[in-house]
Amino acid sequence: MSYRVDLTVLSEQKQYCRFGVTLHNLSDQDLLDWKLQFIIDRYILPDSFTNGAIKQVGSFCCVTPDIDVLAANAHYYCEFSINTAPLRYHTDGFKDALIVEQNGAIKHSVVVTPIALASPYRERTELPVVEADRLALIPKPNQITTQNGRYLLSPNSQITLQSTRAEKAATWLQVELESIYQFKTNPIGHSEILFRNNPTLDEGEYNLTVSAQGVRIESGSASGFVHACATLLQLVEVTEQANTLQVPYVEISDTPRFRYRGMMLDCARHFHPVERVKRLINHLAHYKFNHFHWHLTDDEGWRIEIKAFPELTDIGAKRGVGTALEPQFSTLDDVHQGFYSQQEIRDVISYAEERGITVIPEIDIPGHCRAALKSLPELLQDQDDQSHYRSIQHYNDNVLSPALAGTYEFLDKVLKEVAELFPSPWVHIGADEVPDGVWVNSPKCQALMAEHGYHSAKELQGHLLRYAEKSLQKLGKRMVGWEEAQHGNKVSKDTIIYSWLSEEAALNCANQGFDVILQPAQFTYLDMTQDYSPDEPGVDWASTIPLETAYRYEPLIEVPDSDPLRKRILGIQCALWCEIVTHQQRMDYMIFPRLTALAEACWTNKPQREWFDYLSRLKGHLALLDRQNIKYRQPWTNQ
Ligand code: TNX
Repeated sequence: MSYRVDLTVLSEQKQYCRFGVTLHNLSDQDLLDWKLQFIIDRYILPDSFTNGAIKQVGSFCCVTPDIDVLAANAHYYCEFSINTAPLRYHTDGFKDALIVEQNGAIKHSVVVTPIALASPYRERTELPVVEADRLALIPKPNQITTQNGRYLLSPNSQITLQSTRAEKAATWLQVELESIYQFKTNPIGHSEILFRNNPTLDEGEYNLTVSAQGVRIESGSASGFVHACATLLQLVEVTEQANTLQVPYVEISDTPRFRYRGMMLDCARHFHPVERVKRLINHLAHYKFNHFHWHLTDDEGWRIEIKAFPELTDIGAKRGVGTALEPQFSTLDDVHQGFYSQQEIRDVISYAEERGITVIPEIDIPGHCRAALKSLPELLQDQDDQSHYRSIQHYNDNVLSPALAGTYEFLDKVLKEVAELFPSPWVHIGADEVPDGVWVNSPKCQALMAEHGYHSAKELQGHLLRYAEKSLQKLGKRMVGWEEAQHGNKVSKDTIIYSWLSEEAALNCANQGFDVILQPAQFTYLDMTQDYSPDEPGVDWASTIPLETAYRYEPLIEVPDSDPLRKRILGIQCALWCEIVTHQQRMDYMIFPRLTALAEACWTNKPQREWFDYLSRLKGHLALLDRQNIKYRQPWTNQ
C-alpha cells in the first residue's frame, strides 16, 4: 500500500458535521504538483475547507492542497464541514480516492479506510424466531383454503390451454419450472395443468385449484394467468424423485388489492446491463407486480438510444476519465458507461410483456438533465443564463431552459421516439427536484415570464411541462410525473402524479383531482439502509427501512373506506435509486427480501396481512430465493 486516506468525523451536530482527512504518502517518492480526488455524496462547504481548496461537481471532489510537495513518508491533513445530517454508515464515507500529479499525467490509487464515525456503533437487530411455513406464498392470496393431499407432476405432465390469453403465462411457467426446478413438462401426456378462460374475472384476477384431478387455472386476462403461475411456482415442492414435483391441494381465488403495482429502477446513476434488468423484471413477475418504471436519464448518464441525437449516448452515456462528465458515485480512475439500444429496449419490453408487466419509460426533465446538457450544449445551453443554483445532488448546471427553442426541439424529437418505442400508454416526464434559484438571471427566461405574467420558477416549469403533456397527448400518451409536476398549476388533471415525499402530498394531489401512485420514500425506497449497523449499505435521508418497516407500510390508513379519494389512488410503487448500487449482488441485497414485504402491501388486503404470519411464510420462502441464486440480505442470522 503506497497511499492511504483516512476520513474521520471530528464533531457532529444535527445539521453540521466537521471532518478531518489525512492522506499518507507511504511510498518512497515525493509527490509533486499533486491533487487529491475523492468521491463523497454530501456537499462540502467550500469556505470550511482548510489547508487547500476544494472543487465539487456532484459527488466528485478535487482538492488542491496548499503544499506543492508531499514528501515520502509524510502526510497531508485538511478539514471540512457539511451542513446536512450526521453520517451513520460506512457507505456515507469516501467511495474512492485518487492522487493525480501534473494535471493527471500521473495517477496513484489510494486505499480508502472505512470512515471513522462519531455515532455509537450499533449491532444488527435480529428478527423474532418463527417456524417456517410450508405454504410459503408471497404475496399472500386473498382467499385460500387447503386440503390434505398432494398432486404429483411427473415427466408425463402436460399443459393444456383453453384460452389464448394464457399462452404467454404458460410459456413463462415452463421456462421457470425448468430454470428453478429443472423440471420439464412433456408435450405428450395428460392434461395436468389446465388453463381455462373465465370471462367473469376482472383484470389480474385468477382462480387456482389443485386437486386429485390436477392443476386448474382460470382467468379472464393475460395478467391473471401470469399471477396464477407465480402462485403455482411458489406452491410446488421438490420430491426425492428426479423430474417430479408435488403440489399441495389448494383452492385459491385471488384478486389484486391495487391495480397498479410497480417498481422503479434507476439505470442512470449506474448502468445495469440488459440481463440484470430482465432478471429484476422476472422477479417482479414472481411477486405479481405489473409495472416496471425505467429511469433512463439523469444528471450522471443518458441511457436510451435516440436516433435523432446520437450525441446523447455518444457523450452522455459515459462518465469518467477522458469524457465530458466527471466520475461519480463509484470509481475515479475508470469510465463508467452503457446505454440501451432501441433494439434492446424492444427486447426488454416484450420480455416484460410476456410476464404481464408494462414498461414505463422515464425521461427526467427539466432538472436532472446534466448528461443531456453536456451532450447537446449548442441546442440546450442558455449561454446568457447567469443564475446560481445548486441541485440536491450538487450540480449548478443541470436544468433545461423553458425559454430556448432548442429545448422544445429536443423534447419533440425525444418524446416522439420514446412514444414510438414504448407501447405503454404512459410516459414519465420526471419533473423532480428543480433547484431554487434556477432561471432567475436568464434574460430569456425572464422575458418569457413577463410575456405570460408568470411570477415564479414553478410556473415556468409548469409552462414546459404543459408543453410536454400536450406533445405526449398528440402522440397518444398520458403524461405521468413526480409530485413536483403539478407545481405552478399548469398541467391538466390528466397527468398522473407519483408522490414520493409523503402521503400527505399524495392526498393533496388526489384532492385536487389527480390520479396518484404512492411511492413514499420512508417505506418504499430500497436504497435506504435496512438496519442501524454502520456496515449496512445504503443511505438514510428518508429513513432507515428495516424489513418490518417495509412490511408494516399500510397506505391510506387515515382515509375511510367510503372516501371517494381512494379511487384516485391507483397503487403503490417501490424504487431502487442506484447511486450506491454498482453490481448484481448489491442490487439483490437492497431489494430482497424487502420487495416481498412491499409486494404484499400492493396485493394483499389489509385483514389478511400480519407480520408474524408473513415472517413464517418468508422463512419457508427463502429456499426458493436460494434456488434462484438471489443474494438476499439474510433476515435471520441467529437461527
Ligand atoms: C431522491 S425521489 C430522488 C433521486 C435520488 C434519490 C436517492 C426523486 C424523485 N428524486 O434523484 O436518487 O432521492 O434516494
